[in-house]
Amino acid sequence: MMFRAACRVGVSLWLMLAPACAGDAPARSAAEVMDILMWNREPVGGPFELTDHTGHVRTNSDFRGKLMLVYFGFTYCPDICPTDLQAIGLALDKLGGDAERVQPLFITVDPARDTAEHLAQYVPMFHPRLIGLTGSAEAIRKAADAYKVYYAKIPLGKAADDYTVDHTAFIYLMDRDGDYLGFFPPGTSADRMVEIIRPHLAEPTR
Ligand SMILES: [Cu+2]
Repeated sequence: MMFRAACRVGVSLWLMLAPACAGDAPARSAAEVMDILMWNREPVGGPFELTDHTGHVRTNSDFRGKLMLVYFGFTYCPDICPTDLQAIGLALDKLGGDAERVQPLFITVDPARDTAEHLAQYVPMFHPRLIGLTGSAEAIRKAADAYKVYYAKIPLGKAADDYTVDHTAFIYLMDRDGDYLGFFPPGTSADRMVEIIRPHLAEPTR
């Protein structure tokens, strides 16, 4: 009797947790992740294995030795993503030759629509060195959780592909070892990014 009751609890708990594991629902609210970032409560960043816009598998360790600018968003985003990606592109232009030592990454939070082919048409609009990354729903959820990114699908109409994605839009700056240095809030200007990035480029390599 006891055993059966425990089993039932176990099953319903599993059902409740299952959608999050499948990559459909965020584990934490937007307010929670903002709080973590603002007050540095948890480590930010970590390993990922995703597919770039040319179809190649890329991992975080491919970019060791370079600073990384990591941005999570989606190509159908009407304004915030394009504005921030434009600022990232402009910051790289302003860095001139030093931009070679900075790797900008755009990780989609809408892998269902943002295929590698789709990203290939999108990322070059902002900068030739911007790499677009996509993957399975699980791989994207894992990367987003590591970077403390909140995102959730918001249906707009009845059709399955008629939706937008609500997401936090911070630009993460990671050091040459892939460790977190800090974030730029949405709407940060290219000049401000350059101002913060330059001293890190001047640091001697360890
Ligand atoms: Cu966006």
